[in-house]
Amino acid sequence: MQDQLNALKLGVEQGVAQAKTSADLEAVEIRYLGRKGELTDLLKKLPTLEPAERAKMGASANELKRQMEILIASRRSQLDQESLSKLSETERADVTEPGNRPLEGHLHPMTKAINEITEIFSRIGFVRTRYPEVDWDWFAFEALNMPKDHPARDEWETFFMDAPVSKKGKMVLTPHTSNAQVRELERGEFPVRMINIAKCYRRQSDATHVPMFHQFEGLYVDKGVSIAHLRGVLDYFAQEFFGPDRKTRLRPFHFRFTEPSFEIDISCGVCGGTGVTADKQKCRMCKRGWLELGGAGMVHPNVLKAGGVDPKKYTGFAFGWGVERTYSMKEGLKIDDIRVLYKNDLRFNKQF
Ligand code: FA5
Repeated sequence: MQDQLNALKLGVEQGVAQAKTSADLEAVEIRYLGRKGELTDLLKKLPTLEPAERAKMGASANELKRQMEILIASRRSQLDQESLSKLSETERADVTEPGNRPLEGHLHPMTKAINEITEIFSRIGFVRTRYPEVDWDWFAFEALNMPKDHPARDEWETFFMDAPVSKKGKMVLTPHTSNAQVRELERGEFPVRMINIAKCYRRQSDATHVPMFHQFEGLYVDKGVSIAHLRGVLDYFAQEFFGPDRKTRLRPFHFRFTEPSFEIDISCGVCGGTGVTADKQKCRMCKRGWLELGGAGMVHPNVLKAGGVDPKKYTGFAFGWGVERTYSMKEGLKIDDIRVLYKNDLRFNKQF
């Protein structure tokens, strides 16, 4: 057996010396030390030897295995070094070559709009609040002076949750941000200067409606608040957000939760307030040059009462505008179908 071990030693030494690549070296390793390798085979025969011979041969076979491993490892690192130094001769890095720009993302235009709206109102002391976007019927309708089965509720085209009914009624996906009004009043801290920006849901989809959209709801309640304050705040916002050239108007309207109530319109940015586009088509975005952005009015005494506020002491105004529609009226933007905001089309989103 000693002769066989000597022959194996010679074979490995020659094989390692002749190996030119790491693949050659691996072949040598497998041939001698692999699971079915020649040394492994020899080791399997040890149990058949006499005990004294077995101990002697076992020791020299293990010693040979150790030497083979060292030999192969040192040749491997030598080959690795060689191939690395060859690489630096054949390949060069051109440090002047322009790099590949990593793909850069940015905030969605609606997130940017929400941040801008928050910032504009914060400058006049309105604090951004967050209230549930899945809320009780009580906060979404009933506390807002809209009793059950009132026809006005049909306009909100609400999604109802398949959830147990409580004392506060059914659960709904908030169809407007006005659910925040009574929740905010219940806090009992005056003056109330809230700007609530949240998602709203309605069964609607066309050029000016999406089933999931955002509204921003302003609420200002204190002693002696009047319509003059409401007008001042709305004009301030319109000028900050759209610029001094855009016009706003108040149109008498009816909401159950404000009295008097108005709709706020702004002159259309797509057709320049004319109702007709440059190619003499009827503007798809607006009605005769004006676009409705939202509603507003003086908070109804019943709403103040529902929030635990004495309407003889306090008065207030509220307004609720759609973020998508407000944003699509920005100077220079000609978005004639707001559904494009939620198509996840990068060709559109990248422009912002
Ligand atoms: C309301 O939702 C009232 N809560 C607003 C209000 C608040 C009035 C406080 C008085 C006091 P209205 O249903 O008109 O009102 O919706 C307000 C605005 O939300 C609309 O003018 C529009 O800008 C936006 N909006 C409504 N539905 C959609 C929709 N499906 N997609 C996109 N924007 C919408």
